[in-house]
Amino acid sequence: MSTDLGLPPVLDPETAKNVLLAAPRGYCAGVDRAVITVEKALDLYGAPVYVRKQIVHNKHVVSDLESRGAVFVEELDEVPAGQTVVFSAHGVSPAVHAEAQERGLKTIDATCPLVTKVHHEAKRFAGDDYDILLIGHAGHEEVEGTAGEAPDHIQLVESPADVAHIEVRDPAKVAWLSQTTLSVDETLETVAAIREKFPLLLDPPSDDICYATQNRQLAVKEIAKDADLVIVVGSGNSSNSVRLVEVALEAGAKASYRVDDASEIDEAWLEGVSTVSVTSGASVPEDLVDGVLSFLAERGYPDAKAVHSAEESLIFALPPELRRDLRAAQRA
Ligand code: 10G
Ligand code: SF4
Repeated sequence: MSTDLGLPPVLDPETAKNVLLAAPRGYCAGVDRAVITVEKALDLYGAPVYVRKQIVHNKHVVSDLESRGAVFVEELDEVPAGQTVVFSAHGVSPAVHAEAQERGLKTIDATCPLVTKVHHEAKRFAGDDYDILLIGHAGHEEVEGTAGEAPDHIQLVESPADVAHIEVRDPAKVAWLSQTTLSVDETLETVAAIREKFPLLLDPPSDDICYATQNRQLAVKEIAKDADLVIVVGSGNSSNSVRLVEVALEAGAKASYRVDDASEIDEAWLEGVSTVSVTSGASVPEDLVDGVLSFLAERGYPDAKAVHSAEESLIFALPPELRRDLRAAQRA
């Protein structure tokens, strides 16, 4: 569907219609690992396999896995004793691990290793008795999991406006961490506001906003600046997908909308539109993007030109508890 020349796109003044496709887009390494984890667990143990919360925030991924026998639950008390439960890619607090152990559940932890890294940072700063300012969105599962590592030391900061109300025990012992899927630019603003109030603020040892989030925001900026319309494929509860719409508008797109799939595109969005740019969040299967490109092709838009902003090659090993059972099954 896309003509991938690896070069900046040359827009065709003759046709007056163009489609630009962001690269990278779609699945990150953590999502790929989490989805394969549920698929392999279903193959190995048979249905049902329980999953606490949506494995990733995409309604098509969830319904596809449901059709294969996965059962998504909100909390562990919905999982029958003795059953297997997978923890989602967004991570869980130590209290959830403890509850699973108490209930005798077999667990497979599909938390992305880059989220686990932030949990380790939280534990380390709390161990050194720092007040930790966690930049993120209230109620998001990742934030609940990370905050649960050190609830007495962590307070949530959602935006620069929150900074005025922050109170800490010792202004010389304050550190910040963040959710992995935030807007890079907004987070820098929030950190600057915090640092103005607490000049001795300690940074995390490395970026908490992960490579995939950063790359997808970089890529959407590239395709947004000349676009009349940017379509972002992703679900409404997908934080990183929602951020892509905001970043596209800030980068100069005349309009930008998020859709779960092509069926949600409003034909009126295309009126008078010359350049349509397309991207997708980190939890979005590529066939949904293909559906959007087909929708556009049926309305006279040509094949998409890919715009490359970064290369990605990261792959994570499956959770060790699953690898162990897969090896045992191979030997049997
Ligand atoms: O963007 P959020 O955090 O809402 O999640 P997602 O499932 O849509 O995308 C993958 C990102 C994670 C698993 C969070 S680390
Ligand atoms: Fe991991 Fe980043 Fe993907 Fe989250 S968005 S699952 S931190 S790679």
